[in-house]
Amino acid sequence: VEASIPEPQRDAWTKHQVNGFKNKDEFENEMVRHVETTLARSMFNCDESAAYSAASLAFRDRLILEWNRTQQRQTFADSKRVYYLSLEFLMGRALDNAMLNIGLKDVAKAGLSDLGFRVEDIIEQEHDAALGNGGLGRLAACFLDSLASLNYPAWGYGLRYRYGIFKQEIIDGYQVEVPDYWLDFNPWEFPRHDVTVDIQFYGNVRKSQDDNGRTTAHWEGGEMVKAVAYDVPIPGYATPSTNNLRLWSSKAASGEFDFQKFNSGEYESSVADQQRAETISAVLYPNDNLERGKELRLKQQYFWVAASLYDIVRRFKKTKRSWREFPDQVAIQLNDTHPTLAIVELQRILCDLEGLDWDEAWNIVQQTFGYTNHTVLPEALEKWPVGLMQHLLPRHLQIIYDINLYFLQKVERAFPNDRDILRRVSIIEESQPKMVRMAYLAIVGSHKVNGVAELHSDLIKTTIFKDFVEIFGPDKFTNVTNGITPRRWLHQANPRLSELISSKTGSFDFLKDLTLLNKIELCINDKAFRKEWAEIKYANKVRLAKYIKSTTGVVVNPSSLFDVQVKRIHEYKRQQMNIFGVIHRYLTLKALSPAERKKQMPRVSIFGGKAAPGYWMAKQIIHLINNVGAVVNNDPDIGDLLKVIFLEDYNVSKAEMIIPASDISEHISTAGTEASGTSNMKFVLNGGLIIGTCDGANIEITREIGENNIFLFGNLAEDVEDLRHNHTYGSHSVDSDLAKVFEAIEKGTFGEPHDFAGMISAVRDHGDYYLVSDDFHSYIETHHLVDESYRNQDEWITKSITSVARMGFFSSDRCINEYAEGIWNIEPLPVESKDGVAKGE
Ligand code: GLG
Repeated sequence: VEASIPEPQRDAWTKHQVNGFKNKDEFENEMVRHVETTLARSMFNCDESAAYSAASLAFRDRLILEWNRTQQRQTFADSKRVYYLSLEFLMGRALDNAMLNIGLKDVAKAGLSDLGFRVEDIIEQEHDAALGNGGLGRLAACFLDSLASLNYPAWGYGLRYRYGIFKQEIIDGYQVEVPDYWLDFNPWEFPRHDVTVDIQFYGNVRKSQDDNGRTTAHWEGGEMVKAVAYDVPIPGYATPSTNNLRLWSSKAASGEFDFQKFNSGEYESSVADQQRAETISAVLYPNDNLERGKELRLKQQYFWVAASLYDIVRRFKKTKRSWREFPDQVAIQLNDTHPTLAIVELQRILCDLEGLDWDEAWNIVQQTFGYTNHTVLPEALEKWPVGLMQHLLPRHLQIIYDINLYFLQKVERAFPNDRDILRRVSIIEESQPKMVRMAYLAIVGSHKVNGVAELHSDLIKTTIFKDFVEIFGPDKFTNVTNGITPRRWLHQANPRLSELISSKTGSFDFLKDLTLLNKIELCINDKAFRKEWAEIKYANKVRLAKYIKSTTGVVVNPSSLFDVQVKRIHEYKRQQMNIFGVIHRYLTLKALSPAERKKQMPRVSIFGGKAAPGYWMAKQIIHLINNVGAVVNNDPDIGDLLKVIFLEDYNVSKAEMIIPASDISEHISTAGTEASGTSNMKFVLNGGLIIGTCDGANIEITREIGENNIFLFGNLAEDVEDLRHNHTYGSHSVDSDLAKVFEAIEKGTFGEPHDFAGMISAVRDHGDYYLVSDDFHSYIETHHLVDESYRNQDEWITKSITSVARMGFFSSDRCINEYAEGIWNIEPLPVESKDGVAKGE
């Protein structure tokens, strides 16, 4: 308020209000201005990289103006906001998305062309913002797009890692990790050096008592680190709403102590302090579905959570409302358990700093938070040693103990005759060492807990959180099936398909209401439409084939059936089963006569994905895929009948090219292990069919598109436990076809057999936890059906069009609306556009 310009001078401001470019001429003007002044270059040294920078700055200027207006609008409206706390935001590239969401890509294309550039080449210059591992991080990015597009008042909060997920190189068939330093020039972020928060670590707790006998805890001593805000504007599609993603970066807190050290000549140690502080936000942990309990990770979590809550509370306090109204103004969603300390931190702020009673504070906390669970895999469930927590966050550990005490007292009253339940549900696991169970803390501190697909939400209720359903009742647990943004995953990734759909549905409205896709089912017999549909897929395959040639040197025939599995490498996702299947196909082809061979359906098996650097088995899988490729791709008996490709460094921008080029994609996790999966939705939305298990969102995709349009196989989730039990205690013999595959590997057909002994023995000797052998026969048979089905191109295209038409449900817009209504209780804020017409609902 103090900084606002007095009334008499405001006319000057209004007169000079900046509006950003609106047409080609103004865009070119902005481009040239940025090249010449911001970048200090000229038409004599403007390469594609400089043109990318200038174009981004021009779009950024526009975004930030709308961003300012959106923030003002939300502040004036004084409406409830949602804060999405996620340790990962896998954003990918921003420029193309900004052009399309603002609706000025054509303008930019024409302007760039006048200035001597192709828009596609300029877009390609951008380095992916890769602040995430896989589905969880990409989901957060899709949610931001939907929140802005639907005009919800929403902020994302995350960490500004200096290094995102590593870059993957394949050298001699092995994965090699290279650091991803991506911040050299990032036009999409605004450092807010004036928005900082001091974050405390370590130290100890002193308790004091006032005259009324009320005790207060004081967290004292320890270390301070400074959090600096970096803001990233998030444009909505076809709306001026532009939301904010605030990422925190760590810096040494400048204090007397450092200064003294420096002055007294202890340069080195004062620099060491600085580096230690900066380490907190230095690097993204590269594990997907695995928690390793490292101290620095816990430091990251608290640093980010404390800075975000300070910011949220500061904003709330400006409204001068009473604390009771906090949950009417603020909803906080916990993306997995990573931000669970936010529950404890808010309780600490309310009790220790604001002086509220425990119960009053706890009520506010519970009403504020919602928790999303993304996995049932035991190795991914977060637990922290009590000793580590005590050391790093002594006051928080006390609060956790109190939360647990009151919770267990409540459970004891409700279940007086059940002693064991207390042990089972305690937030503190009585193990050696004792552990804090973060998922339990998240459940106890939230008003809603959701899974990410129907099967998954059922599974958490009947397995890992069963006791909590008994305690809190079933209404606390709900399902919100994941979704994807059709802006990036259809319009941006597959512009020709988007254009074709708009020509048949009459507009691009389907990008805002994806259920409108159902209109294209009416065109199912339209010959020209079907032809164009097939041509688009073929063109996308040609583009991918060119990319494969340029990056791997292997020539693939775009008329072959393209079979794609791209996702993080994980045993539960079963890339090993896929490559065993490929080997089986190879052996079968080799055994055929040349005449018989000619009758087979040519196939290209395409893999991509990163292995966590410490995940040895995942790295073996990558190695085997590459070795199989080296043999098969050079076997003159095989030719075009089978090619095996591993695409290096799978990421968001590569997904945008690969997904539209797929005929069939693989979503083949052991039933009950993949919470949802989201690439399954992306593939189908782009006209690819899928082969999959009855797992995650595959089940709902089947329900929507019809079981004739999907290739399902394998054992069901309900049978997995028994099958595993039999592996361990019954007789377990490996499927006979799979045994032949193992034999070939062990003979050295694909290089040194010893390199793959672990993969084989996991199936043959160590209980086959992921049921590769149990599902192998059904998997192979189903791939035969895929081949047969693909022969009938007419039928295949019918399946493809029908599936796309029925994918409306999987928009992240539907998903966000469900969160808004069922969990956050927030409403969109309608936008008055210049002509006075309200845009958006
Ligand atoms: C998880 C799950 C995926 C899920 C994604 C988003 O493994 O099945 O689709 O979150 O909810 N860790 C993940 O990537």
